[in-house]
Amino acid sequence: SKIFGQLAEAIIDGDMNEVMNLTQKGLDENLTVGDIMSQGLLAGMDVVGQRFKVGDMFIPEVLACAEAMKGAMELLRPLLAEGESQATGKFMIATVKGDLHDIGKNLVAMMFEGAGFDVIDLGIDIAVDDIIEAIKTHKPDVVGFSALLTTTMPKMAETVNALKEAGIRDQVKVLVGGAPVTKKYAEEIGADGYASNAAAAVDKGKELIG
Ligand code: B1M
Repeated sequence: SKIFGQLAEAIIDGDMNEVMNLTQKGLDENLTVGDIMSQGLLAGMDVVGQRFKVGDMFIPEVLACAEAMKGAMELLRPLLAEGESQATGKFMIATVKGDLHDIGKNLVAMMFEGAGFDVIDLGIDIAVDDIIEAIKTHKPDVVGFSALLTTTMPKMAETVNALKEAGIRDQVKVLVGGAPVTKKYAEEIGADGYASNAAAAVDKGKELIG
């Protein structure tokens, strides 16, 4: 469908109205949520990332793209959550301290919701101590950490160590992800699982508690 290309363009333009109109149009044409995401919204975001990197786009513009993306995700959220209804498990997620990127985290949270998990989203820029406290309070089956910066990735390792120090490492499965994170890194820091995208994260989460 030509909507995919138009959606990607609208994301790059940071045009929230156009993104939401096209997303709705795609749904009306029976395009799948997965295709609207991957071939439209995320394809556009990839271009934004490349342009940002080489200095063709700047923070205010990239923020507009992120807002447009969020608008579309709000339209898609109820459709994802229509799936399974009974609770599969409890999932907690946070973007680590120092890191303000939340689109990937939100997507992962949405997909877990859609798979029937109870989801607790702690938000962005969450300190190690606050994550540990929240785990003690909510007792999730799986906790997910998202990091988009190479400089904030080490916070994931710190959190795994803090879980050990708190004596609760064996009470929760740790899942990590985000653009700079790798399977190798996940293994090195003693996480239980790694996923490269939101759908794979849900599969991994189910596997870890199954
Ligand atoms: Co930022 N930024 N940014 N940024 N930004 C990146 C990450 C960067 C790669 C851009 C680039 O240079 N090419 C670069 C990082 C370089 C590095 O460290 N290697 C970068 C930089 C440098 C910065 C600043 C430092 C810029 C500056 O100030 N000079 C600054 C840092 C702010 C901070 O966090 N302290 C900054 C700021 C911003 C904005 C605020 C403008 C905005 C964020 C808005 C927001 O999130 N609300 C922004 C954006 C939008 C990006 C890019 C363009 C897009 C990120 C995104 O949302 N992608 C990004 C470029 C890129 O990634 N190519 C970039 C879409 C999203 C769906 O993908 O988050 O990767 P992603 O999530 C994926 C997977 O990674 C995975 O699933 C998702 C998809 O299915 N996943 C998980 C994510 N979390 C997971 C957890 C899991 C499992 C899978 O388990 C728990």
